[in-house]
Amino acid sequence: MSVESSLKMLVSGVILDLDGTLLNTDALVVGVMKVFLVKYSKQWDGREVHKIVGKTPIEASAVIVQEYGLPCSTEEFMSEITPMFSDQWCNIKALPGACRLIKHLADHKVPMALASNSPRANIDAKINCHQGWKESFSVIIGGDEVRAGKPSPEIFLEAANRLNIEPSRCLVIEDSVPGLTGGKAAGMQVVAVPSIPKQSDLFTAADDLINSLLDLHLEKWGLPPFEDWIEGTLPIEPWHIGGPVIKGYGRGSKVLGIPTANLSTEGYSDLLSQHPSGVYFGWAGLSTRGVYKMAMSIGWNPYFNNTEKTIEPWLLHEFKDDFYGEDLRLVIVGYIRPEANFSTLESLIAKIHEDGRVAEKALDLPLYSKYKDDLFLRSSSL
Ligand code: RBF
Ligand code: MG
Repeated sequence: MSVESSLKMLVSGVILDLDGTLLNTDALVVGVMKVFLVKYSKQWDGREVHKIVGKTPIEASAVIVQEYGLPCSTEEFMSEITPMFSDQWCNIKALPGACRLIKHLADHKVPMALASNSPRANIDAKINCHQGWKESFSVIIGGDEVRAGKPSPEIFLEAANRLNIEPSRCLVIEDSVPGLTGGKAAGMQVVAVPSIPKQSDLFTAADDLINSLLDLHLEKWGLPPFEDWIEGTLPIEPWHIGGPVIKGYGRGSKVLGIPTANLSTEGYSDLLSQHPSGVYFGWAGLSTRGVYKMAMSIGWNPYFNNTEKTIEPWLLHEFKDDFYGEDLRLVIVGYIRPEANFSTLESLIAKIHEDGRVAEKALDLPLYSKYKDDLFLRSSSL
C-alpha cells in the first residue's frame, strides 16, 4: 500500500470505548447469564450476544427478557442481575493490546477520553482495577451522563468538547455497531475492532477495520507509531497451552504441505477466547523428542471458513513420522499478523512459509530465545 492511500485524516485525540474494546466484558456477561438463566430453566445461547453488544444496560436487558421470554419485566430483570455483576467488575480482564495502547498514548501525551454506554459508577469500578488507566484519561463519560447513549453521537461530541478537540480530529476506537454508528454520526474517524467474530460486513462504515488492538497502526492517523514491533513481530506476554496432538482437518499436510500439529481445543475454550485470532509463534515441546521453533494460527482459517476456532501449530522441523496423541507443549511469545483470506491456495501457502521464516529468525533474538528453556515445554505430565 502506498503511503498516500494508507494515511487517513490526521487526528489529535483518541476516544476509546470500554466494554469489548479495552475490557473482555463479554466473558463476564456470558458467565453471569449462564448462572442466571438456570433459575428460569433456560440455557444461555451465545447467538444473542450480537444483539446486546454496545447497548446500554437497560436496552441489553430488554433484549434478553424478550429473547428468552422471561416472566419478568426489564426492571425486575435488572434489579436481579445488577448485584451479580457488581462484585465482579474487578475480575474483567484487559483485552490483549489494551494496556499497551493506553500506556503508549499516555507516554506520548495524546489526549484520551473514555466514552462508554455503561453507567459512570460502573466505569469507575472497572477501570480502578487496572493500574494507570484512570489517570490516562483526561475525560471519562458514562451512558448516564448524557441524554442518549450510543448510537447517538452525543457522548462522542461531549467527549470531543471536553477534550477541546474538533470532532473531525478525533479518532474513535469501538468494538460495536452502535459505537461505530455514534462515532461516524459525530463526524469522527472510527477504527472498528469487532468483539464478535465473522461480522465484518456490519462494519463497512468504519474508516478502518482491524481484528484486535494488536493490529492498530496509529501512524495512519498521524499519531506516534508503536515502537515495540521487532523484525516483523510483536512481543506479547507469553502464554502456555498444551495437550495431545489431534488430527484436526488432516488438511495441513494433504492440501498445503504444511503439517500442523493441531491441539484439541477441549477444555481450552476460555483460554482460546482470550486470545485474538491471528498468526503467532513461539516454542513447542514434545516430551519424547525435544523443543522446536513453531509458527501457528489461531482462529477460523478464513480461507477455509471453519466454524470452530482452532489452534494450529506448525513445528518448524522435518519429522520422519507423525506424532498424533503425543503431548505437545507450547509457549506463545509473539504475534505476526491477523489471519487473512487469499484468492489462491498458492498465495496462502506462500504467506504461511513467510510466517515460518519470520518466526524462525525472530526466535533467535534473546527476547524470544530465552523461553526455549521454559520448564512447561519439558514437563511430561499434563
Ligand atoms: N489459514 C487462513 O485461512 N488464513 C491465514 O492467514 C492462515 N495463516 C496461517 C499461518 C500459519 C503460520 C499456520 C501454521 C497456519 C495458517 N493458516 C491460515 C491455517 C491453515 O489454513 C491451516 O493450518 C490448514 O488449513 C490446515 O488445517
Ligand atoms: Mg463496546
